[in-house]
Amino acid sequence: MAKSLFDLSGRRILITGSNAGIGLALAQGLAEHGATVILNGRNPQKLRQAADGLRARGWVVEESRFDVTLEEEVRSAIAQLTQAGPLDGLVNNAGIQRRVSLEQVQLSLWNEVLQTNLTSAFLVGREVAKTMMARGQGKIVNICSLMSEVGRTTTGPYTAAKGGLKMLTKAMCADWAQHNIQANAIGPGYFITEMTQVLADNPEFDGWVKGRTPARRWGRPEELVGAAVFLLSSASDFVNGQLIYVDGGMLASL
Ligand code: GCO
Repeated sequence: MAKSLFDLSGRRILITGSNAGIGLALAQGLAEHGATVILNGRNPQKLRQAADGLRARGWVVEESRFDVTLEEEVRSAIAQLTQAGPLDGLVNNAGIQRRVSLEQVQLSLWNEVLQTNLTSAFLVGREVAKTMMARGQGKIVNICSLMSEVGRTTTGPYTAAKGGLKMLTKAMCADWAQHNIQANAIGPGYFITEMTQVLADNPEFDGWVKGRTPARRWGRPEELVGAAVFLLSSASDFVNGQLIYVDGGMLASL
């Protein structure tokens, strides 16, 4: 019987910023579809707790503690990971949100957001792509946002970073497609995670999301897994530089 196009068995996939939130939900979903997932974070205790939670479900889980914004830590971590075996996929998920109106944004805050949400994808993507080029294959998925397309008050640095991440995805395609590397992106709409809990707890904002989203609800993190499985599997071998919005229709409708 033909192997499913969406089967991730035997694929080893690194997900940055995956000891909680969307990153952990994606790691769980990819493991459910057969992948060996590598969790990443800066906090070793949180990382071990997240990894043990997935291992308890019977999945193969590795841990890789490194700061995605530090070039040398990234270089060393990817070298160490690829000594243990090839990386078949990378999900650049690490990201932070700092809600401040632009005229009040300090340069230090701007740099923190841009380094974590955009530069990290370049640093990790560059090191992983070198190993994928040597193998002549690989999958990269960048986690963008609604803010890759539109702004919202007080989210300037995040919006600039996520817009840049959409274009970095296209740049990765331009340089690496010839090496049989597919670089694509997923743009989540409003999902309830640690990052957005404060918004969901605000009845006015909660009502706005439900009214502005054609599906009339927030997304569930596990609803991002389908797009990730597609973009990390053989089913997307001729898809490159694309961004799939998983947003309940928010960007498609006024
Ligand atoms: C906000 C939120 C959004 C979501 C998500 C939407 O302040 O509006 O943080 O940015 O996090 O990125 O795609």
